[in-house]
Amino acid sequence: MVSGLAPGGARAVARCDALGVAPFSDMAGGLYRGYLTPAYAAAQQAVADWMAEAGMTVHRDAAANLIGRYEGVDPAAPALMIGSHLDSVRDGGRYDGPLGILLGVEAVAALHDSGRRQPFAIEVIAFGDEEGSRFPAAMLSSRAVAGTLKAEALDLVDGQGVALADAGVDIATYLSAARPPGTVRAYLEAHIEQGPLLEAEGLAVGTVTGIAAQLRYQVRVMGTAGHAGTTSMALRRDALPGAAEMVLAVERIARADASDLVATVGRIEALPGAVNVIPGEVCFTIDVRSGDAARRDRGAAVIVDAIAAIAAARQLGITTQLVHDLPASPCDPALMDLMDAAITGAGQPPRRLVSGAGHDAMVMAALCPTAMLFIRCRDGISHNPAEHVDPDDAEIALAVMSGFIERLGAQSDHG
Ligand code: HGY
Ligand code: MN
Ligand code: MN
Repeated sequence: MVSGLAPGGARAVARCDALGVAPFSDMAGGLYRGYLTPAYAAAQQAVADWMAEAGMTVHRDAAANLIGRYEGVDPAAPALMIGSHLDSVRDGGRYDGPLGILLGVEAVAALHDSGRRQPFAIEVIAFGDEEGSRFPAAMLSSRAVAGTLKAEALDLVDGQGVALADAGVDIATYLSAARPPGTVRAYLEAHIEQGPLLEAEGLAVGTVTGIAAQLRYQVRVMGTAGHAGTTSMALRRDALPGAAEMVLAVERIARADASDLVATVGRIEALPGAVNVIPGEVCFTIDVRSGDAARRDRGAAVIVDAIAAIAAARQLGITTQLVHDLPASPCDPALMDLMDAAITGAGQPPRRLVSGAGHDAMVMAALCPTAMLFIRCRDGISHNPAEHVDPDDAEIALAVMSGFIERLGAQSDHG
């Protein structure tokens, strides 16, 4: 698949395109690749073949992450880990995740093709669950690697009623994917910016300074189902108008906060979902973020209080369950300097920017210093089939990544 292409950033883009269609997608006419689905397994196999072609030994860890390892001169030296995620959102773009993995494969292929090795091993990791698009949690498999996942967090069931335990991993050994502290020197993730800044400033790449803090809630609003034709408006406890008022409150509160606070209702479902039945229950999600954890928490508290007040005023029941809590994650200052130097070395002006999007890097920060490289994407669009990255920008990103690796290697040589 995608054979005959010259190694480089453009090949990484072409391989992302190849992974964007069947059998590497679980949805017809678009891209959805859920953790541990058939499409995920097929994509893992394709990436494993490309890793082996680049001179890596390949294995899957206990959290079903795919890991390619390219040995260094000193087998005992802590490895440089380069990665991103192989899963996608529903009807997503082709580059959010896979591009960071496949640029890592290209960087190793370049070393392999030139017969060179760094003082340390390089591990390219394809995380399996960053988006949380199948199970009601996110960053499961990178939290397993970072050693921050608790056993009770594995008690998950997807929307079709399939438990994680029955989805192709061994729950009993899942947490053994944790890497012992000190075995990973640094984690490097290249990722499309998923925002408009680089494009607006005419830049191909940028150094990420940190990743915004995020909270995710599952909200359940309970009313009384009833006959749409015989129940008078005065007697209704309709869960859907109540939920609609709550959704507007989420937007109003985030808009009114003159900061970087953002809040999103991404999924909503009215039950039983029949045209002639007054919805007795509505389930929806809330995603709240800010670069500052205290600002995030204040915004979330106002939102939770506001939706509770709306429920009370409408005599509706409500449960608001926090299902995901990730603190803000600063990137490592020394690695940011190295990234800036690699960007300059690639003939590009250095530019630092924060990430509003979450990434596995924010989880890996618990294990080792992290660095992120952002790559321009057209119109800043992501989580959308229109997501697009220019192969020339991917070539620049690869040159930066290789320059980063060389500089890190040179530091090791000098002790
Ligand atoms: O939600 C996020 O920010 C990431 O795309 N998972
Ligand atoms: Mn991503
Ligand atoms: Mn994403």
